Amino acid sequence: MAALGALTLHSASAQAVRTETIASGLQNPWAVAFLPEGRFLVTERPGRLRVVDANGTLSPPLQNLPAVAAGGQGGLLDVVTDQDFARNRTLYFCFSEPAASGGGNSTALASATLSGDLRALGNVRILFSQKPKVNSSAHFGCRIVEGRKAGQPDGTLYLTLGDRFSRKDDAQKLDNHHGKIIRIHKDGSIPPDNPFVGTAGALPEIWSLGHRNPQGATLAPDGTLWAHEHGPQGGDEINLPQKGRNYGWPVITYGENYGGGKIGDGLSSKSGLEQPLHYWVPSIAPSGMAFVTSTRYGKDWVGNLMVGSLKFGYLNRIELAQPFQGKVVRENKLLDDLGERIRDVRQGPDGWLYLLTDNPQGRLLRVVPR
Ligand SMILES: [Ca+2]
Repeated sequence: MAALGALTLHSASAQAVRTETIASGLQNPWAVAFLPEGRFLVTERPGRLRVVDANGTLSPPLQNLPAVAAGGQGGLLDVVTDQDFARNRTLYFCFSEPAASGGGNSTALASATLSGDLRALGNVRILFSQKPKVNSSAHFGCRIVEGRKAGQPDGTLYLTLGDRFSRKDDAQKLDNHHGKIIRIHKDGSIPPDNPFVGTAGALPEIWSLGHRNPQGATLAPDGTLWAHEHGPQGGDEINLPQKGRNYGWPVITYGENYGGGKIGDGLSSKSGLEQPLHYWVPSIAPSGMAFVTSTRYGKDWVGNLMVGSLKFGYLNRIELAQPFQGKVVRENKLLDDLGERIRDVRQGPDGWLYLLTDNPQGRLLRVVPR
C-alpha cells in the first residue's frame, strides 16, 4: 500500500500542470521544431510546413516542399532543425514519398535551408528513400534524431522506419528498409562504422532492425538513442536501439493480432533478440518523445522521459531509475482531461515542453505549471 500511496501522491502533484494554446487550426500537425526568436516550425500531415510566430500566428505554407503521398498515416511528418541552425539555417524533414512511377510510396528524409524571410525552403535535397516502395498508407515510422558523440553533434542522422503494416516479415531481413532504424551522414552518405556496411546483401544504412512502427525517438542526455514503437494489439515498446541489434518484431512481441490471436509462434522472448526496456499492454499508441532536462517543472522532473499517447490522449511522464539502470520506476498520466490525441512532445530551447494534438483542428500547446 505504501507504493500505491506514493503513486497517488505523485499523480496528484503531476496534475499541477496545464496547457496554454499557442496556435490552433493546424491540420493534423505531426512535428514541431524550434526557430530563433520564439518561433516554431510545424508540419501538417497533408503536406504543409508553416512557421508559427511567438504569438501563435500561422504563416502561409512554405514554398518548395516536395510532393508527399498524403493519405492514411502518410504525408509530411517529422521536422527538426540542425543544431547549428543559427549559422547554417538547415533543417531536416521526412515524409511519405510517392514513387516516381508505378504507384507505391515509402518514407524519405530530406534536408533544406530556410529562407531569411521564412517563406520558402531552398537547397531541398533527398538524403534517403526507404526501399522498396509499396502500396500502403500505414506504418511510416518517421522520426529524425541528430546523433551526438561526447556531447557534440557527430554529423549523423537517425531515421525510424515502419514495417508498412503489410510487410512485417521484412523487419527481420537486411535487404530492405522496412522496420528499421537507419543512420546516415547529413549529406546522405553512409557512415563507415554502420554495423552492416561489410555484410553482403545488407543495406548499409541500417542501424537496428526488428521494429514495427516507431513514431517517437530522441537522445537521452547522455547521448544514447531511445525510441518507442507501436505494437500490434498490445505490446507498444520503449527500446534503446543499439548498433546492429535486432528488436524482435514480428518474431517476438508482447502484443497479439487485432481482434485477438497470436502473432507467429506467440513468443515474447527468444535468444538473440533484444527485450524492450518497457512495454505497454494495452497499447497507449505512443507518439513523440522527449527527455526533460530543464528545471522548469522542478527538480523531480529532470531526467524524466515524456511520451504522448494518441489512443488515450494523455502525456506520460515516465520516471527512470537514477542513476539509470535500465528500469522504468513509475508512470504518471498528465493532462488526461485534454480529450485530444497527442502526436508530438518536445522540450523547447526555453525549457518548456511543447505538444501537438492530432486532429483536423490540431493545436500547438505549451505545458506550464498550474
Ligand atoms: Ca521488440
